[in-house]
Amino acid sequence: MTDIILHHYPTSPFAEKVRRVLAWKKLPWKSVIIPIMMPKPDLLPLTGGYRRTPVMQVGADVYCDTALICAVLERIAPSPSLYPAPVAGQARLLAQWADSTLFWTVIPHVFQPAGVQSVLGHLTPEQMQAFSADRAAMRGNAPRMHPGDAAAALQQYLRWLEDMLAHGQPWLLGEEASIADFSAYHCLWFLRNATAVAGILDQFAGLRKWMNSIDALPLAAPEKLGAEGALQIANTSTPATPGAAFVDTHGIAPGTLVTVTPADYAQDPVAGELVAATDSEYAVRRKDDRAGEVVVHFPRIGYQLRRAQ
Ligand SMILES: N[C@@H](CCC(=O)N[C@@H](CS)C(=O)NCC(=O)O)C(=O)O
Repeated sequence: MTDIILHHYPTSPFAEKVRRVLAWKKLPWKSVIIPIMMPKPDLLPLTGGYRRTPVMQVGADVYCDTALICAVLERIAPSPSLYPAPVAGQARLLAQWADSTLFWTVIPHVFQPAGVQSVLGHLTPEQMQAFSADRAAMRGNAPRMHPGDAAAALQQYLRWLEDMLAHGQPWLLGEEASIADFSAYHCLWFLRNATAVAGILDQFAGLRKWMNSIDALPLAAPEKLGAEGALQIANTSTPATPGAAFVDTHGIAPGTLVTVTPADYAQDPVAGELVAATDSEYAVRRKDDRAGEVVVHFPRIGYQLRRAQ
């Protein structure tokens, strides 16, 4: 199998989700550290414009969004499963809730003044300003939560999660871990890292114990790779041939020039030739001077497919 390359940065919660899944599946991987804000001059040649973190690369195939990245890791290493059969549906739904509602409740709680200092204290005032401007532009018109509303909601969400663990089960959905655990974990990991505002976790002993069991997964140190090396791997690799049947929900035929754009935030379109549309995934082929011919993959849920103008 071609190497798994993760483009990420250490403080990214969504990247932590994938790092933990890699540890849990005992998969070796290579690490490319990307900037925490735009510009990302060595990442965009691979993705064609998608700027969110993390991105996974396997040869000349580039996978955007952790929902898809986790599904691909499951294909590579089916056991232990992220979607154990009896709870697969619940696991996906709970993961989707955690990656959106829970995450966007943790963010305003963490980014109140005391929290900002604990997560971004290492930045200079200029970098901090640039970071705020970057994230404001990235969020666009997405609704923002008042920190007071966020703290109140978070208190309840933590209680709901703790209740799921209250009957002696080790994982949120029972005896087996699932994608739901990793999606909830990365949000609470980010919260816990914001030490000045993480006290909200203190009263939830069950959640802290559950977090400890994910913390305890041995994180094998990844091999470090430079951005240039990753681009070269893309350039000298051939994208995998899409196998699954084409599912047309838009009246757009394979081979059409399209754009795929996140529906929620960081709405940067990626343009290319539509080479796959399965029930759960889109893939577009594009060419770049540095990356060569690459295929960029997205989950269907949360992304908009349009004919290129
Ligand atoms: N739905 C996306 C969300 C990813 C996301 O929002 N990541 C954050 C970092 S944790 C991000 O991209 N921030 C802006 C950046 O890194 O440039 C996923 O599951 O991958």
